[in-house]
Amino acid sequence: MSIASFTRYPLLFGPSPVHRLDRLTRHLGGAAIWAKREDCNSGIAYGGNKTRKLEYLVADAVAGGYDTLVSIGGVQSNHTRQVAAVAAHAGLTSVLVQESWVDWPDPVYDKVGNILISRLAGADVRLVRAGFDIGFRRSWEQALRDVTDAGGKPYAIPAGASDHRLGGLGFANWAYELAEQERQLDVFFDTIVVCSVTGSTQAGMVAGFAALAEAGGRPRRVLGIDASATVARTREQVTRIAQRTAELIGVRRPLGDDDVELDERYHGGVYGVPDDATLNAMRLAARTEGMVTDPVYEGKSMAGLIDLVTRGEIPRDATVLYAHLGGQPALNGYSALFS
Ligand code: 5PA
Repeated sequence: MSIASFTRYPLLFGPSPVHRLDRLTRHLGGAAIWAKREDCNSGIAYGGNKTRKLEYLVADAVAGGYDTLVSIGGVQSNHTRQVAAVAAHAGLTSVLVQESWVDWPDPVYDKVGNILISRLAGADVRLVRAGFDIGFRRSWEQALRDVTDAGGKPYAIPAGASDHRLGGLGFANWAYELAEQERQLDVFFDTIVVCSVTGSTQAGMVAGFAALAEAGGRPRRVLGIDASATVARTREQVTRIAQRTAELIGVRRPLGDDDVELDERYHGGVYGVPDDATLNAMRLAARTEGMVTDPVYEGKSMAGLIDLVTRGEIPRDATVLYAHLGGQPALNGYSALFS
């Protein structure tokens, strides 16, 4: 099997844009920094990394005659917003379990941003009191049973569309897409910086680049920046999904722990709450490039990128690609930090 043997349900505009971040590069005075933009990869409710993963899961759901996508996340989950909008786009319905993963006091936290868009797109949104956890959840299993009891056919999508047989394919394909863009732009990214929580974004990249390397491609570093603050679980999940995805797309070499690099210095101590480094990174990206990042995910991976380039842990002669995975709608729930 190769990546090309899996069906995609088209949800993206096409290849996501790749461009230089010249002013940020000059400001930091180290490695050359570029971005690849999943935050503007689709016209469906602002897109994002999940929209890319869902191309494979929705194709599977449609082929299997499922009528309801059932998924889970925090109150301001980007993932569930993308499930809601993609379901609408594909003529399906959705049930979303929204747990209280983040203890954040903003009075409109459960009303604006992602959850607003999910409601707008017609999702059955269920608020559940339960803390952060990337694993399978009782509330989600209950939602699946509810759909069946009501005569529907639920398609189960775990948190972040990650711990699912097809969860790594979207970003394995991203690796192929990037290799083609590199040929067109005549550039090679030796270092990729990517935010990790439920793991299949980084895992898919690792599997995709492993496949490309076996076909003669140059090796490169995929540097995960943990934003879960439950690092051992995220590392285990990235590794497991990378292995599963690599097998699925025909990588001959078994992947192991050494294939997964996850930096645990930038999560700020707790999922969903930014620390000063996160906020400073968000300001710097916005003020040098007009590039908007969020306080939960991309602000943290941006903080990692900035620190690693500044310290020279990413060397001056590196060419770095910042994988921007989306997430801006959640900003509306964090207005107090910027007033
Ligand atoms: C998310 C995830 P993975 O979960 O694939 O590791 O991706 C991390 C990530 N950036 C990075 C953004 C903007 C993200 O939304 N979001 C989750 C969500 O519920 O939205 C799955 C946690």
